[in-house]
Amino acid sequence: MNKDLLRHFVHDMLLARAFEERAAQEYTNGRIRGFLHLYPGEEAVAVGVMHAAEPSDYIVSTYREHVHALVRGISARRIMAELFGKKDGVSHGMGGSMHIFDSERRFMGGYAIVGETFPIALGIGYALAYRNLPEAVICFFGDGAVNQGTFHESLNMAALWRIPVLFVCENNHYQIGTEIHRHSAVTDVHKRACGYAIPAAKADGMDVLTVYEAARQALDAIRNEGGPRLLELETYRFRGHSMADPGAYRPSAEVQAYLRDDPVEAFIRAAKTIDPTPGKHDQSPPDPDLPSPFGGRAWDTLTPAEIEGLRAEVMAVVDDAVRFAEASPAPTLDDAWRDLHCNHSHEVLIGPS
Ligand SMILES: Cc1ncc(C[n+]2csc(CCOP(=O)(O)OP(=O)(O)O)c2C)c(N)n1
Ligand SMILES: [Mg+2]
Repeated sequence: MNKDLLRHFVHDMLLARAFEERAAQEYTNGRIRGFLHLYPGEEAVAVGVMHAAEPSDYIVSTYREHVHALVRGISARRIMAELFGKKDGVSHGMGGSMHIFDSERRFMGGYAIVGETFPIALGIGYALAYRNLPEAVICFFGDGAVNQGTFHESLNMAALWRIPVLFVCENNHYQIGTEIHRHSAVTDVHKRACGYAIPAAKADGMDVLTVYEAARQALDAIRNEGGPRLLELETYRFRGHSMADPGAYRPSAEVQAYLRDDPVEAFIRAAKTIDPTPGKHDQSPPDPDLPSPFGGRAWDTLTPAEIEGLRAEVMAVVDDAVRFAEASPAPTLDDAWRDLHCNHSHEVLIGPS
């Protein structure tokens, strides 16, 4: 892996974590209201998949989408302002945490309804297939969405009509407080795809390079052979389902075990490993404790000072985003009218009889 790409991955993993932890603080401070579903623990999924996507691909996400949006290149300022419900938010403060939308970056929204992403991704993919375009749609969903009718209807149509959608399951094993073996008869989500003859794979969603490679392979297959693919990424959320959920239903030993495998810190440890390629760096052996995809792989490295520099850089980005969000005005009633797609002149649609 070349150094620029490595730096980019580490930067995005760190930014994802810092942004979400700061959002939690701002929620506690009362500056973010409503629902707030955070992503710590799942960073490798968004960072790996987004880096595998082309800028021309379309993204459809869930209510746990801030990090998808950040890695897609939407500024931290505009996402934080949206969380604050402010006018300079990416959805002009009209959507909030669950409805980040940026058509310029082909980020076609976060959606609050479980299973809502499937038919939306299918519709965008249908338009691409109809026009014979090379782009794909990436459709994120949770393990808790696979028993919705929309999952089955959309997979069937995607396979039947050869629609270019990569369905990406963020399998964090929980649908709010219900563990997967209590909500699904088949707990290997990727196996569901065989009912619709969709090629599917499962990968370690705690390891950003594994995710990146699995997503690239799936997207290459979509572009070269056509039709949909499904990728199940096993991951874990470190926090409760939302800020309203203390997550007390999970055994603390389970949470602690996953915290020890923190995907951000594991990747940073790997990024600091001395490159084993002879002549490139000091000849220290690679860290034997590193997760398998990193161990022994020839790649460039970052120095501890470079990592610390990136940590400081993302903290500054997040501080700046909060200042920007605070300073942004609240949307007005006129703004609310302007964003409606009908009735721009405030006329009464159903008048008195
Ligand atoms: C159709 C529908 N039913 C119920 C809900 C309430 N709800 C919100 S999130 C959620 C759990 C979804 O879990 P999962 O798909 O695994 O995603 P995760 O939160 O784990 O990322 C539920 C049941 C909803 N938003 N939409
Ligand atoms: Mg889940």
